[in-house]
Amino acid sequence: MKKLLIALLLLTYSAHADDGYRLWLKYDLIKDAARRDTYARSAQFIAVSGNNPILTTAAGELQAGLQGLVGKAIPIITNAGNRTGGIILSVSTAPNADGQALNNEGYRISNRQNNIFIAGKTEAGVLYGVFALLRQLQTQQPITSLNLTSNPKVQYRLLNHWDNVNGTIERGYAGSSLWKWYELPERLDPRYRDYARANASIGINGTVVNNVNASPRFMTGEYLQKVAALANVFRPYGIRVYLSVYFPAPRTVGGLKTADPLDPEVRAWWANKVKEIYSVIPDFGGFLVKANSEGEPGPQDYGRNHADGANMLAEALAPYDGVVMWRSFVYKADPKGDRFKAAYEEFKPLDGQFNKKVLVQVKNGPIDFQVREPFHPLFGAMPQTPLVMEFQLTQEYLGFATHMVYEAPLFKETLESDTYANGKGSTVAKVVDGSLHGYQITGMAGVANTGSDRNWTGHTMGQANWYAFGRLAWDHTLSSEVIANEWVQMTLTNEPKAVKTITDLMLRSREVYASYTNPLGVHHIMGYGIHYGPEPWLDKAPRPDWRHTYYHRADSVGIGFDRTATGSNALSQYTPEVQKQWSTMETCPLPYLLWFHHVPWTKQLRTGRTLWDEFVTRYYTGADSVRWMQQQWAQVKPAVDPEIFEDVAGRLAVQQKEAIWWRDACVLYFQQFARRPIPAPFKKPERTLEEVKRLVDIYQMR
Ligand code: BDP
Repeated sequence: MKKLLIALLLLTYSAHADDGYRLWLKYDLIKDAARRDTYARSAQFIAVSGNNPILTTAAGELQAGLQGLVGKAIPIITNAGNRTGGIILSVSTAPNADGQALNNEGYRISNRQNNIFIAGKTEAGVLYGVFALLRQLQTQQPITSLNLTSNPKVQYRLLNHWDNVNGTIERGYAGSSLWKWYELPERLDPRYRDYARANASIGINGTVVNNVNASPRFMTGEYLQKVAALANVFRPYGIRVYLSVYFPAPRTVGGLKTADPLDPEVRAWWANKVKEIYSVIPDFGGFLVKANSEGEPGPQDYGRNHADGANMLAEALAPYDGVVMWRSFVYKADPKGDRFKAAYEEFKPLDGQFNKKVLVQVKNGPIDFQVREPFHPLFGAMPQTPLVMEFQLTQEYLGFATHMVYEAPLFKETLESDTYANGKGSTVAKVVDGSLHGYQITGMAGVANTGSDRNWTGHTMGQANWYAFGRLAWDHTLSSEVIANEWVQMTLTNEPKAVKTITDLMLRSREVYASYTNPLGVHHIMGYGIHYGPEPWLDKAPRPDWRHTYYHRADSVGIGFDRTATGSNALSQYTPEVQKQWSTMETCPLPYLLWFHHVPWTKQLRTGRTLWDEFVTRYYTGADSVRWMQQQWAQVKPAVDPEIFEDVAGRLAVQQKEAIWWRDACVLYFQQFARRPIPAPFKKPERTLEEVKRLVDIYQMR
């Protein structure tokens, strides 16, 4: 009878189409009965004492997860007594048996006296431990000889939502905002809780709910009530809310004459506002600020600098446990300047002048989330200012929710770059986790790729980028492969061959995308405004640094932006060791070549081809590789849910078509400058440049 029931359950699960809503928290019944029984023997009860909301969440999550995975209802009890064969959750400050200390949110999972112990120094640590144990089961690892201690390497692990009051999302490609402001605070969409669960399961502990191009409304009492309602849902999952700030709010909301950060009335206004915020959100996390950037107002409008603005907010937060994350993404419209250099020039002189509650949030690269960027020169250059790493999960420059790009390799490439700030081994990761300069506070932020689409991220594979960000913010030493492997097993399939095929596909996807869009470090040549598809020919825009010819600088001699001493000398913002790697065409790694050099079309590269031939070869092989991706995906059909399989296959087909669009556009456009043939064995595009150009207009509905 029991067997029949299980078989029925299995059938229901496998026949049920998967819409992707459950993300990596699927908890479907483990198919192998023997494995299921082994797990069940170690999980006969869950013991937890007290009624702390986070511990209650932890126990509930564990119970629900186990119920799905092993198909049994597991009781939650308050005291294990002498019982064995269960899982005991506890907050404990005792050091680990192997001497490894836990930090505030760390956890330890161990087996003792036939029980599994999940301990954390705080309740949140226990919750993270619970998700780690569930991950063991989901990825079919043994759980009888566990000795796992894990501490997050970074303290503030945040998603940044670029969500607007009207429900749109800036650069969002998965539907509209998750937050239904018009229903809040009265109605709480059940999805808010599911959002919190997903984040907690990967260690994310904070969320900035509104766009950095912030609406002043978020500083009104009405909106604070709405935000407070969200905070109440997130709190039991260890997640704090943060708000993006509209800098002149004291004027627009407060009715003051100025928003000058040194004005006493303005300072008093902020102090009161912060007090009001904490009265409704007692664990409010703090502020994120985009100021004097892309038209957003800021302290410079009053003759003050970024530190003046940030410090004012930090002082308002002084009585509370909140911080300021002040963004370094600033650049002025200077036709003679190099946008690359702007943030460093603005912020480097301010090192040491920020209040201790301020973190400066820096994008991974100096321009703007391009397919590939050298690491931002501020990393390593601000020893007295904690720097938050800002990655972009939403695929603004990576093909929206249509192209498959697994971003962990991109994140890792930046994190593992060596700044040489304190000699060899001074990686960006060590800057960010505070170990290099001894930062007291540390953070990592990911611009969210979530939206109201049923599967959260539009492209199912985009879920992996959310997942990878959380895992890396927790532990940047994890490899892209390990993370992909986990995600595939938890989300798509446990069938070993399929796991391997999909993992390989993911690991190669970013290089493939780079090849057919931005090979050899050419950058910022995408569709104007929308940032989709190719538009390298764009030479008219309100600002010089919004024109694409500004970035690629193609002419009859060559292509690329000379940022060495003979050009803009942006390279001088890096340490001498880094400069040395990148300063000559001979030593510069090919993926960064056109970031730093204007290279002659005829230049012989170490691949044995001329620059032109190499450039074209990459476009062609990149586009061909999308066919390979399609073939790989086709192979996993039997192992993946049919609905998800079809969805991804469909998106790959679009990607394939668009890879050829990118290839044809770029090859034909740059050929006008290079005046060289398409090298064999590649065939020249079937359409003309004029024909390809028209596609962008159609796409953008111009
Ligand atoms: C750019 C986006 C723009 C954002 C800006 C930012 O195109 O929509 O507002 O970054 O990060 O990538 O502030």
